Amino acid sequence: MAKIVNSWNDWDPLKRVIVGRCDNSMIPPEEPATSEKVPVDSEMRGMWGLRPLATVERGNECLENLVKILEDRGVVVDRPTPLQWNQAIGTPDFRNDSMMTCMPPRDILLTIGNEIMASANSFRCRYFEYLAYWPLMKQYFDEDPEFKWTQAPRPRLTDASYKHNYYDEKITLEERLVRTANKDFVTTEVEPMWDAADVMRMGKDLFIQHGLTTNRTAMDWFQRYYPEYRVHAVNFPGDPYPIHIDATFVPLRPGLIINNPHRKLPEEQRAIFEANDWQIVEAAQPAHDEPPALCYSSVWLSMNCLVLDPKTVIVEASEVYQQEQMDKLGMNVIPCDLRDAYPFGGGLHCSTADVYREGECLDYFP
Ligand code: DAV
Repeated sequence: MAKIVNSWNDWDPLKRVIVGRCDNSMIPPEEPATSEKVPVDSEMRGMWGLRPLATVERGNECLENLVKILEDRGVVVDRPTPLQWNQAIGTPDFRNDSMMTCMPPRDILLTIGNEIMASANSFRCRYFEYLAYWPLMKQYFDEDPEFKWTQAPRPRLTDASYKHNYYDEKITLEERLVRTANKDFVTTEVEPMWDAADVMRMGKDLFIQHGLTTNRTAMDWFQRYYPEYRVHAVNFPGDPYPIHIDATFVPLRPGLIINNPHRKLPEEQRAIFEANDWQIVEAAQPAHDEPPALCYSSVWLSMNCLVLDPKTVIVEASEVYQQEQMDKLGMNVIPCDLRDAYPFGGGLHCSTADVYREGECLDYFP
């Protein structure tokens, strides 16, 4: 029996990874937590249903580009088993007219050491998404005697989990920024809710973004679940839609982080990095003015890269400024055509979930 699952950060040499699939993807119906990023003037507003087949096929083609790059470099790639995401779902506490997709895996699976934990997402449409990964989890469980297969406490997602009418159509960008600055987000604190992509793993330290998809109660839960780690809540006041840390604050190797220039880490939260001689560099401008059609994410997916080892990084092929910057920062850059997968939930980091990286749990902030 072999060791299959091991990963403590986002930069150690990558040996095995999960890459998502776009099959059967839905634009989900509105619900209390999920109208946050649909632009008011977009044709997506009020529309839900299966995504057009041609876009699904093109998205899958992009993911295949990534799989090929990884396999050519000897990385083992695992894929989820998509469900029919258009099924209505229900629990004793809520009903929803459909699910969403199994993209991106980074939101659902959190790998810390020999444990992979399925998250406690706040979107009702994502409540059963973990099922797409259960065949892989069972395989790891059978093959790796040390693998810890875990499910975080399932949130109930009753109406009490959300502030209602939070996404008033009339709310301006300025008002959104005031809310972010005031840490006023759509979820309440009745239970821990978190997306795995809000958690940045750095050995002994977990930096977790407090935002639209992860609440304060989740931070407390993490600290109690992992008493031997230090849990840091981080905020990025310039972000009108704070969802996931991986287009905002992205480590490239020990000692080097790129930070979205519109979403700067506040002075007091920078102290721990500065005290340990970490460099925080402003990320390069995105190459695009707009995200692709039917995309929930911002143009800052430009910085959502996949680090293969502390000298090698995969960057989206059209993101020439980000590539150039990474090159200057001493990284070997591998371009990957992935942009048409963005509408399914994100870029290169989002589209993957760590299974195995060489290395161990280190203390980078002693
Ligand atoms: O900038 O829209 C996207 C992150 C997706 N995991 C953004 C954040």
